[in-house]
Amino acid sequence: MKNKINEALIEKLKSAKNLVFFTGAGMSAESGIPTFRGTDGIWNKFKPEELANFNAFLKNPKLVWEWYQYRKDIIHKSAPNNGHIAIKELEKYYSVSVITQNVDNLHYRAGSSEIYELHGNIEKNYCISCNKRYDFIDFPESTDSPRCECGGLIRPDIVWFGENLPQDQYSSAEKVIEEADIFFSIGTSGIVYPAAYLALNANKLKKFLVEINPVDTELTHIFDLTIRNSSASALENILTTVESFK
Ligand code: BJW
Ligand code: ZN
Repeated sequence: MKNKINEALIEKLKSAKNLVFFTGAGMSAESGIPTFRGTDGIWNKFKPEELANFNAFLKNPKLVWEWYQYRKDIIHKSAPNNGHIAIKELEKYYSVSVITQNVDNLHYRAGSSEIYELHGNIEKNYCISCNKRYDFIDFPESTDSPRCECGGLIRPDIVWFGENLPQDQYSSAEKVIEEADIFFSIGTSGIVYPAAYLALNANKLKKFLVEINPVDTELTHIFDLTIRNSSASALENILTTVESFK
């Protein structure tokens, strides 16, 4: 779908210096990574209460690990889409910050320089007993749940329900939003907190807010502009427009 981008957004892009992209699972949908909610969402097939909290992990670490290995296999076969690449390309013209709820590393693989990860990273792991890190290591599916050299269980460095977000990432995200000229919220349902507070904060700070999502979300009412398109198409259009006047 090729949509022309809105005049108000073009004017903002002409004067803007700092762009913030707040991204969710829909950002990676066109890379073949399923979203969480909605008709094709993974929570329709797998239960978050059995997989995405610490008690579930303690009860059945092997099941949780199998689920993450399944997710990693999909991610490893995927590649950044034109949306991730457009965000990276916009660094030629703006100071760009990416605040992502995604754990899939696709912004990093697209080459974005400044990324804040609110919900962790699927390639990172740590021991729940001694905190030793085991990053970018695959644990073969055939083994039982991986163990640290101290004997403790190793868990993925992903923020599960009821757990705090990494404070440094969240505070840095708040700071970059203070400096933002345009805040884009892309491919997120906006129902998970405290991440969604960042969009509400941007609104309180009277930033120019743009939502890119094929459908309405819980947060739609706060946006100055909504682009009802997929993230890859919408971001390609934005990049092409910027290239035409920069
Ligand atoms: C497209 C597209 C295309 C499709 N282009 N778009 C305040 C109020 C209410 C509740 C709470 C609150 N504060 C805390 C809570 C509880 C809870 C919470 O928010 N619950 C809600 C669900 C009600 N929050 C927490 O527990 C957080 N921790 C916390 O608050 O700690 C404090 C505390 C301590 C002790 C006790 C209690 C509290 C932690 C949240 C961690 C979230 N973790 C997850 C997954 C982890 C597991 C894993 O990855 O394996 O993170 S949940 C899941 O949701 C994942 C995502 O990052 C997150 C957000 O989802 P996202 O990205 O928005 O995806 P979807 O699927 O929801 O939406 C996709 C969108 O894309 C849709 O809109 C589509 O239309 C769109 N789309 N194709 C553009 N091509
Ligand atoms: Zn250990």
